[in-house]
This record gives sequence, structure tokens and C-alpha cells, in this order.
Amino acid sequence: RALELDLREAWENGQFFLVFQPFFHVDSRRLAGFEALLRWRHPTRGIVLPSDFIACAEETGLILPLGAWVLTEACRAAAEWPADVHLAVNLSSLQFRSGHMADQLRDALRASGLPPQRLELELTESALLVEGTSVHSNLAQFRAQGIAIALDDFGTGYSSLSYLRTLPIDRIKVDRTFVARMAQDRQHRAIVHSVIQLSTALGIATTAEGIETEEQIEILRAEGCGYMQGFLLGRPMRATDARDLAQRET
Ligand code: G
Ligand code: G
Ligand code: NA
Ligand code: MN
Repeated sequence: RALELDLREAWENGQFFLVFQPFFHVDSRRLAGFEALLRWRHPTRGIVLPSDFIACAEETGLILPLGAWVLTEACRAAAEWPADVHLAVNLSSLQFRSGHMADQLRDALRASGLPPQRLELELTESALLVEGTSVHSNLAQFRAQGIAIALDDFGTGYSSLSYLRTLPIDRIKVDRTFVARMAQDRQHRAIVHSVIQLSTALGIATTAEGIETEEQIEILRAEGCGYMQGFLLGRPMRATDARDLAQRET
């Protein structure tokens, strides 16, 4: 059956849910927040990951109501966490192009009571680079409300380092392909080093993705990376487990 039909049915039958993967301060190893990640419980295929359905959801336009639902649900969950635990939500560039982003953000924050200072929006390079100034003015408006903007999967796209200076961002997430190889490969380590150096000089926070070994944590500490995320530290978990972890850790 066509994925498109399956997706429509999934939306109508409430088969989507969120999991939350924690991220931590490198220095103290304290919990800093959670990233909301979308999952689809398919009736026969089991749990389906975003890489297998986000593109289709974008093509069919489903990403707009689905994205609004993600924002609402994630903010509702985060409102139960201690006040210093932040929430990161992934956004598709299509959600920006819809022109409804500002309204959706306002509604999700208002309905949940989550302060905007605890919300961060994750965008990929392609979303930030291709779109031009309307996205940038949107982001500036969100940042003025206290919402943070993160550049996801950094290093996998085409953006130049000098471009970082002009982007309205608060955080860079160093893609896990670099983190995975930095302990063994000098060139990957050099890239991680340079990104952290430049980001820090520009006042941009850094999060390293895909931490799987203690050795990687040691390298990140030596390089001055601020935040880290990965299976070694915490897998994506259900909202109730995230809440328990947040209350235990803070
Ligand atoms: O755990 P994982 O396979 O879920 O996530 C892979 C990627 O899928 C994320 O980095 C992100 O780019 C994308 N993703 C996850 N959840 C969402 C979501 O709610 N909305 C959008 N647009 N993308 C998501
Ligand atoms: O694209 P984005 O980086 O936002 O999504 C995170 C994706 O990376 C999710 O699919 C998540 O399950 C996965 N992920 C998170 N931590 C790790 C890790 O330590 N190792 C690996 N291999 N994947 C991870
Ligand atoms: Na992300
Ligand atoms: Mn990422």
C-alpha cells in the first residue's frame, strides 16, 4: 500500500507519538534538556522512524498539522519538567513557508504554559540556507521572544563556516558522523575542533551528537564543547520516563 495512504490513516487514527532524547552539559554531565523525536506506530510494520516518512509527510502537506501537533505535545510534556530543563523540537522548512509558524508557536506555548526561554527550534542547514531572508526575519522574531534556534546536523550540508556569522542561531549541533570518527581520525577531530572554536568565538553554543563512548566525552571536554547527546548518555524515551529522569536529575 502506498505510504501516502498509510500516513493519512495514521494521522486520523492517532498512530504518532513522541519520544524524548536527553542532552547534557559536558562539564558537569548534568541534564540540560530533551529533544522531541517523532515516531509512528504502524499497525503491521511496527515503529517507523522519521527518515522513512517525513519526506512523504512534506510532499503531501501532512507535515503542517503533524508539525503543529508535535509542537503542542512536546511543549505540554516539557511544561512538567523542572524549570532548568529545556525542550528542543525539530522543524521542517515547510512549516516556516506555511506562514503559520508564529501562530503555532504562540498557541503551543500558551496552551502548555511553557516559557519561551525553555524552547529551542532545530532546523537543518538546508532549511536555513535555501530560504533566504523571510526565514531569517521569522527566526529573529522568535528569538526576540526568547526562543532559541539550533542548526541541526551541522557539517553534512554545504554551508561555509563564514556563513555562521550571519545566521540567526544560538546553537550548532555537530553531526554524529564527525563525532563517531573523531577519536580515530585526525581529520574528523580537526573538523570538530574548528567548529567548536569558531562557534565559541561567535557566541554560539555547541552540542555534539551521537556520543557512544567515554573517550568521545573526554575529547569533547578537551575541545571545549558545551553540550552532548547520544546513546551512551540516554536513548530516546517516552514522556513519562523523561519526566522521571528530569525530576531525578535536577
Ligand atoms: O530519532 P531519529 O530517527 O528520530 O530522528 C532523525 C531525524 O528525524 C531528526 O534529526 C529530525 O531531523 C527528524 N525528526 C525527528 N522528529 C521530527 C519532527 O517532529 N519533525 C520533523 N520535521 N523532523 C523530525
Ligand atoms: O537528525 P537528528 O540528529 O536530530 O536525530 C537524531 C537521530 O540520531 C535519531 O534518529 C536518534 O535515534 C539518533 N541518535 C541519537 N543518539 C545516537 C547515538 O548515540 N548513536 C547513533 N548511532 N544514533 C543516535
Ligand atoms: Na534534531
Ligand atoms: Mn541532529
